[in-house]
Amino acid sequence: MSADVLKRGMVNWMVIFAMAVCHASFGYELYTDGCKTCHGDFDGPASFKGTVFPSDSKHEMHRNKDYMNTDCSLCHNTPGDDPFLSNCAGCHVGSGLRAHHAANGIPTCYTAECHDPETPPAENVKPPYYGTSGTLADNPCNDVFTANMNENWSIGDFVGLDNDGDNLYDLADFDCGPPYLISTLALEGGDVRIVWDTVGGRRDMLQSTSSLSEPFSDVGSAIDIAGVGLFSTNAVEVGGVTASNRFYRIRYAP
Ligand code: HEC
Ligand code: HEC
Ligand code: HEC
Ligand SMILES: [Ca+2]
Ligand SMILES: [Ca+2]
Ligand SMILES: [Ca+2]
Ligand SMILES: [Ca+2]
Repeated sequence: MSADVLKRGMVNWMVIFAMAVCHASFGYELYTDGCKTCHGDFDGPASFKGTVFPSDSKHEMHRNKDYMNTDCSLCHNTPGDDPFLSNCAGCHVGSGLRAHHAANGIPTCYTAECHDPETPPAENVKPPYYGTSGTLADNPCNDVFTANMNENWSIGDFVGLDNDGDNLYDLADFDCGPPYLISTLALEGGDVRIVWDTVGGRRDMLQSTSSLSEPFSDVGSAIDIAGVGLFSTNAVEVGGVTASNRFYRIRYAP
């Protein structure tokens, strides 16, 4: 082996080593560092959530003046470069985005060398770029069901971002929307029908007990609340009337 080949071998090895260290300390630094492997071209239509983007392009949804109208410079340090994720974090708060990935089966960011599980800012906390002159993105609670405002920039849905990564979006998140409220209890023969106020996107479970000193137990199976916004739903406890006292509550059942 000539000295030259050996030297080149060492140089290559050093480059690989440097990259490994860099990866461990910075994780995903650029969109092309790994995000693109899963999410595809930023100019393209790919979405794990099934989101439909204007012009089938994530890029156009973010930057076009008919949509989010975000200044080029909020993402690019120089026009057309591969953006630093620290810029994306002006809207996609890092801790919340990592938690959202972990909650959906992608725990990649929570390794010993990278991030420990964190407590992200709540859904109702405005990310730094929201509501600034550089973008039309605003209001992480996204509680108005109108296209092209707040977090509604995709086509045919009023679902924005799960900003804090607990898999509850916008008004469905208890940081933004109302808590459960039981509105009616009705006797139907020996059964009891419970009606309560809830929000689309939640998964609700009726619970009951005969005594507040006893634990509550689940009644029937959890109900997925479809759609977005405020709804009323109900469930029946068969044979609920037989007890002399009966207490009901609703829990969120993820
Ligand atoms: C291993 C594949 C994978 C990688 C790598 C990955 N993602 Fe994701 N991403 C997903 C999946 C799966 C979802 C969740 C889909 C869902 O919510 O149903 C998701 C969701 C998202 C969302 C939507 C969040 C929300 O609130 O709904 C954004 C934004 C996102 N990813 C950006 C990124 C960025 C930026 C990176 C690079 C730092 C990245 N992703 C890396 C697979 C990946
Ligand atoms: C939300 C963040 C964001 C905004 C805002 C944004 N870009 Fe981009 N842009 C990206 C990403 C991500 C890529 C893909 C980088 C890659 O894959 O290498 C990209 C790629 C590009 C490219 C190269 C690929 C192509 O599509 O031709 C150009 C040029 C570009 N952007 C110009 C602009 C201009 C001009 C603006 C403002 C009008 C703008 N961008 C606004 C994130 C953004
Ligand atoms: C100015 C705020 C803002 C910036 C900056 C921003 N985003 Fe977004 N992004 C959003 C909002 C709001 C949505 C949700 C739009 C909707 O669902 O209607 C979104 C959606 C997305 C989605 C689509 C998720 C899905 O499948 O539905 C991806 C991927 C994404 N952003 C990646 C990025 C990347 C990568 C960067 C940086 C290069 C970036 N974003 C910068 C506000 C921003
Ligand atoms: Ca929350
Ligand atoms: Ca949407
Ligand atoms: Ca949330
Ligand atoms: Ca939101």
